[in-house]
Amino acid sequence: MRFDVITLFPELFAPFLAQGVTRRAFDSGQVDVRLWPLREHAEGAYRRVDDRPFGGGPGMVMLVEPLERALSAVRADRPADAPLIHFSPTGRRIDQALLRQMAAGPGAILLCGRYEGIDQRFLDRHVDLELSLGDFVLSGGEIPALALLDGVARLQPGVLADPRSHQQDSFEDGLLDCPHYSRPEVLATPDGPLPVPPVLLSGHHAQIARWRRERSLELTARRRPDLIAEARRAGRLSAADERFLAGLPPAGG
Ligand code: 9D3
Repeated sequence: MRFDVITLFPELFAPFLAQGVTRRAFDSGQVDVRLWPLREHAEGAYRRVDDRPFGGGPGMVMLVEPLERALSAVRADRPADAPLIHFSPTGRRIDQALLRQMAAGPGAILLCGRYEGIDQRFLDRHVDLELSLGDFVLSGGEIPALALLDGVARLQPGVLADPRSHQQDSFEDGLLDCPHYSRPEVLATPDGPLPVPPVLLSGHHAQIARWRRERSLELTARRRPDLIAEARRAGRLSAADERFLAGLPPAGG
């Protein structure tokens, strides 16, 4: 698949594409990322890409014309199968279901805004989907674009050494992940020894699976009761899960 990224800050991308488990997906072209510096499509001695908002107010607005030239250059260079995604605080929140959908598709053109935003006439004419990272304020769309690329790259076949990692992911089965432990079996601390939960050393695989499931249920019920309700609605909770949940202290307590 191919992602074309239109951005004023192409240099932000290189380090992320060259590190970690996702590097192979990017290096091999399994996830082909091409960067399109918006400044190269600006005109005049000052290479303007922004100007003051009509109607007044703080901040600057990204100009339509450089964006249209950049988008035309991308469209001329790739198959006509790709949606234009604009990262915006007013977009729909990115979730794992969307990443799975993107990971199975042809890719997309990713538009990263800066300043207060982009002239609405460009957005109305060209954007297919607006995506947000959540209800907090960033200074631009580059980090959300990198978040999408990272999440999509790790879903590619062969990127994670053990494909069971996908199933274990928080949100893949609709519950938060259980806690994890490794060596030493007993950690010495100033407050006394901290052992690993004994069941994990027992070798009883069914008991270990049940313990992990219960930790997931407990954590999800406390922190994300909305996800418990959704799992129940989707029929993803067993009778044993429901018995365990019924024995937990009530939410908020
Ligand atoms: C004064 C109103 N601001 C909206 C809260 C304007 C504004 C702030 C920050 C407009 C754009 C931005 C830059 N943010 C993004 O481009 C962005 C973003 C974000 O800030 N939070 C979460 N997801 C995203 S996706 C793109």
